[in-house]
Amino acid sequence: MPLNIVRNDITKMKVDAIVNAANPSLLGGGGVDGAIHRAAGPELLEECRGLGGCETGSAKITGAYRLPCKYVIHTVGPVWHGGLLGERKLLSSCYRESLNLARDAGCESVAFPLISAGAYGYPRDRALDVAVETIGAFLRDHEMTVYLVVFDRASFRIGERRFQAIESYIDDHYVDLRLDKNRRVQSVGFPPTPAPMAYPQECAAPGDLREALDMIDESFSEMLLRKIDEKGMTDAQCYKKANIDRKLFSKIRSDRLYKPSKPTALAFAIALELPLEEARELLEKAGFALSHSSKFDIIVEYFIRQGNYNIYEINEALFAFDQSLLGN
Ligand code: AR6
Repeated sequence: MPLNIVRNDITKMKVDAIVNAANPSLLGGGGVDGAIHRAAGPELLEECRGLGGCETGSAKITGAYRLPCKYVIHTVGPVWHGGLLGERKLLSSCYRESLNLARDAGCESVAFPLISAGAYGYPRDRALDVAVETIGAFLRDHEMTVYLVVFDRASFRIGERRFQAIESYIDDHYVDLRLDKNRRVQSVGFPPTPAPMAYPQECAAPGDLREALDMIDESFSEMLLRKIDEKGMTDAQCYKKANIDRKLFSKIRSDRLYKPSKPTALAFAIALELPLEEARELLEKAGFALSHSSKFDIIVEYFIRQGNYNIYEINEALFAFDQSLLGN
């Protein structure tokens, strides 16, 4: 998945580069900085001494020593002063500069902590927004796998107003499910309604029938490629918007009978901005349905109904509610 939010200790990430939320001296500190230096060993500090510090919003790269990655990219986030001192721009620059260094070093995978969201006091949800937006913009032009490593999922959701609407949507739909069950129970005892007969005059003409049968035979991959064309998108526009990497897309493209996972199939429905019914059709082709007994499904349905097809925002919400993310 090009952008993935995970819960982990960043020093354990097996990626090409991890990013350190450092201070301008680059000589170590607490938080993630302390953890990275401890895990890398004293050679990291030795190398950092020769770098001459780093300005806020910039980044520098070093070796990784005893860490399971190849490089450490040190960046200095802004201290939060209320948001009126250009903090957002500086924070965004941290992500961009780090990604540029990673690209120049030939990295294919990079893991970031939530820069500035600890000792530097940047509000967590806003820090996450800046991270997701800046990394998302970078990934539109580059092939890379980026992990946002969040240490503590529980505190992630609490107090975040934007997730409250989703919370009540989930509640409402669980309620609906119970009501539906009741309705079914109440209808027992009524004579069953006979199924409508298919009269010959209602049958499709042979030409239409062939077309209809062709549609039934259409595989997931064929439907996807057809819809990409109908939307006037390029393949790359579509898989990037779906948070899917090029390799997986090529597999789907070349294998007519490819069976994607549900998060992959839904990611394409989001990238294509399909309304709910069409999203269901695409899912069906992969053998799945949207169900009201799954939080994952209800959250995705919520965003589709809102007309919000921003996959990164959807993934932030899925992460907050402990669900799988969309993409591969
Ligand atoms: N893995 C992933 N995330 C972590 C880890 C870890 N091992 N440890 C902490 N975090 P902070 P800042 C999260 O304070 O706000 C240092 O002293 C943490 O929960 O490390 O940019 C530097 O030397 C938080 O969400 O960095 C600077 O002086 C995020 O990492 C100053 O702190 C960043 O928290 C920089 O402050």
